Amino acid sequence: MFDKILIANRGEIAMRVLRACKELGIPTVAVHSTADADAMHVRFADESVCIGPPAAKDSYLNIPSVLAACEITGADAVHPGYGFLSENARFAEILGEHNVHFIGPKPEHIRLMGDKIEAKRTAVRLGIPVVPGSEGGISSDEEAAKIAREIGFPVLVKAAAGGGGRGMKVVQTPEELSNALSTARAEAKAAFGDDAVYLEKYLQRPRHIEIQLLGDGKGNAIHLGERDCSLQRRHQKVWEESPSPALNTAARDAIGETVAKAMRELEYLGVGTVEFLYEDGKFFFIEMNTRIQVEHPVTEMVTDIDLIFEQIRVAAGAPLSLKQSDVKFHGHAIECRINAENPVSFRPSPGRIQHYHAPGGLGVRMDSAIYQGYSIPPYYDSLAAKLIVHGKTRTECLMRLKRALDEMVMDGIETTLPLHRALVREADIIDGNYHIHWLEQFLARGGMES
Ligand code: MV4
Repeated sequence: MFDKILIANRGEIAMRVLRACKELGIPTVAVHSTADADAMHVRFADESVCIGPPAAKDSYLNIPSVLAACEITGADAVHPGYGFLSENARFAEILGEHNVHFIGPKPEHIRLMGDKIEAKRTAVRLGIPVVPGSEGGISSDEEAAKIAREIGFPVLVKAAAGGGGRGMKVVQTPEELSNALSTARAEAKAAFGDDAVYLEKYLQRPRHIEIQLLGDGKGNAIHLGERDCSLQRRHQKVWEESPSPALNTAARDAIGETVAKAMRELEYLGVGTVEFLYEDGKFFFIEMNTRIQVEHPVTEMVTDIDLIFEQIRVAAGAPLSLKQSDVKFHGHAIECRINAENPVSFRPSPGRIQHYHAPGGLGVRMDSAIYQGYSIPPYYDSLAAKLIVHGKTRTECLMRLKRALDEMVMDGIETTLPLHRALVREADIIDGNYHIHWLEQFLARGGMES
């Protein structure tokens, strides 16, 4: 096992990793920017190192600074959390070159999945169902027109270096195609320095369902079921749940086994998530994330598996401690992301939390790094807390969620709490009857004002 783990992150995920390390008896190092000197993760770690000024590019994204912090403290492993350096293949390699373990996948797999064209090609090779579209990148307008004719309009132009919704263009008619391609290429070149694009059939009203995976890098891999993350606004997830209200056991087992088998073949190491669009009873691969995700607690609550603990174990070279048949799903879990944002405009609302009361009781979990009197800095994402609620059934989970949301107090800043209190009372949400555009449509029809 590792002697000392450096956590190259901040906020609730830094706290989540710190807690796992404490339970494992592994000493911890926090790194922080000057804006985070008072942050909870700094107080809870055994040691801390200031790695730079507030801007993330000068601190949490600064590889030489993080590496220097490892050297100074003698940390022999780095947990990157999510965001920041978590999917930077070069960072993982550099750590390796300095005999520091990266708690995450092999660099080659991070790189492979970072290129969305290569990721999709790999999915096809491994027998994972993908969205119909171009086999690789698009090299001419003629080629694009031919493929679009075959799959039918509307189509979607996506950037190879994109992902998470960046660099996409919906094309409704053949006439718009050529323009969409050149715009998408120019935008991709400017944003990512790579103008490769590919084409897919545009699915109109799918759900976003993702499968959680865990592999030991030696050919053992299991799936931990799905999360339904369809409730999003501008590609920011708002509410995630497991199991998906849209799936039954047979469908879950089938897609789960398909992706687990693919990960065995890849000899995938660590946790990963394969994202699908799900429409008319069929799954279509879109992307794979090679990091722990914000919404991982939803899976932890329904499987009783500590994903951070498992990440650390396999990164240290241990074989998987679980077989697929050891994974049992029980009950239902929902996560609400409480952001420091106006609940209607979603404008960030950093500032001091004057009054704070965290909800409690049976089945209620709060993952956060805030406290009364804490000032949420303006430099990073606006996630203030994750409320995760578990129940034996979805109905019980919703009852507890409504109660927990009503108990929570977070005053002094604007938060998305009012949005969640409204969602938990909406008939479509109660019925599990929603898709990837539901939330934007709800907001557009004034769901929050009425
Ligand atoms: C799509 C799609 C429809 N058809 N691909 C957006 C984020 C990126 N991960 C993939 N995305 C989409 N890809 C095809 N072929 C619609 C979306 C999409 C979306 C996906 C998941 C959750 C919310 C979304 C909101 C808008 C568009």
